[in-house]
Amino acid sequence: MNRVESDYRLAKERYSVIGVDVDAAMGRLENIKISLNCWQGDDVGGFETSSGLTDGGILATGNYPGKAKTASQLRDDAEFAFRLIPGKHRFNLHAIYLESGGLKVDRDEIRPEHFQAWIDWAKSNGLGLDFNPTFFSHPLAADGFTISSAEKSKRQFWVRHGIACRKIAESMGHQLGTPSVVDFWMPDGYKDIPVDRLSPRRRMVESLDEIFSESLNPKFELDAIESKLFGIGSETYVVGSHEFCMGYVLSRGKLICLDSGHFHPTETIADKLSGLSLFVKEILLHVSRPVRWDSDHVVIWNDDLRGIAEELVRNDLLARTHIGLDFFDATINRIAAWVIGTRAMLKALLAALLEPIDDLRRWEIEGDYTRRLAVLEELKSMPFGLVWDYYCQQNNVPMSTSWIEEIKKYETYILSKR
Ligand code: RNT
Ligand code: ZN
Repeated sequence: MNRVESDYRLAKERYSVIGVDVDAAMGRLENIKISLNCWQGDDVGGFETSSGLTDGGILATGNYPGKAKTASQLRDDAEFAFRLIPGKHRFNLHAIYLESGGLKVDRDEIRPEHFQAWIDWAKSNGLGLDFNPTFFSHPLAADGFTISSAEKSKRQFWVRHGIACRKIAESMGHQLGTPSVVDFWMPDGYKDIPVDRLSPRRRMVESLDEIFSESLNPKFELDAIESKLFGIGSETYVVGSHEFCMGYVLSRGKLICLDSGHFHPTETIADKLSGLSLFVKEILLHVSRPVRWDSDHVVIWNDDLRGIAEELVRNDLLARTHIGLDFFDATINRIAAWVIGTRAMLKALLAALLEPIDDLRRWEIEGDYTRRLAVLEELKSMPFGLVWDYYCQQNNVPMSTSWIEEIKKYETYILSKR
């Protein structure tokens, strides 16, 4: 027995004293898939002929060397990240990550064939794919409005884009045998005080209805709408507010997407999950880390993340929640960002799976809040790290911090040569 195994035995014993079955927890974690956001790999640039993140109220800061400049580089980088993350997961693409062989293909003309290389890659790596229309970084989005624009032709262009994206996702889901979740996030909004908050919202409803007019097989494709409170340049008013999106998905049977960075700075999304779960079939998460604003910092294992994971596990929501990551930090190694963020998400889930939830629930019902608090507090110093190391070993990925050296090597031999 090696050290990791003997440490694991010890940890298992400690957890069993409080009534937690560690093997069962690890077994459940194996089945949870995280969708890694492609856009961390190149600062939301994409591979259109004229690429780069412009407008849309989001911002990637930093200029760490070695970012992926082509789709095949991005695939190599993602593949490398997946080797350092325990479990089998998913990859989340944006429409601007198409491969058009150098031809200009506008957003309303994209087709499944432009993503076939991604689909083939996902298939050979056993990954599912998710998808996003890109309603930003485009001349027709430069004034901050897309599907809610007052200009009909502009609206129609973006509606065609939305429809094209659903078709692509359907093809992905069909070929990969797992539904592709399409997340509709529209940056539409005003920097300063509008006098008409209603009309853009009415137009957005009409456009969304048009986009969704064809019903697609949920075995292949699912639609989610992502709300937001504010963005850069849309500080005062965002058309797709939380109330708007909630109302839309509830009345149309779509998925709600909650992004942890899209609410008031002290508002967290953990407490929204149970309430929404009673009314929506499925939830999409954009797990992010806002620092003072929707800054999209790399996800870490902080209280917010802990809270999200606990709610998913305690309320048995894992089977109806799609966990996606959403961050883009260009000040650190981009592959490490994926690895840190995904490992943090998995750690938070494992910790939540290692709670003696039935006992905690019983004490709560009995009004024994003293014991509830005391045990929750003690749980924080249980030998979690030993279980995590063992989980990594079982999944043949580097343990502890040893993955960092792998990334450094990749940086020296691959990234620094780009
Ligand atoms: C922006 C939204 C959105 C984007 C991605 C790139 O505030 O969070 O999800 O981050 O589409
Ligand atoms: Zn998001």
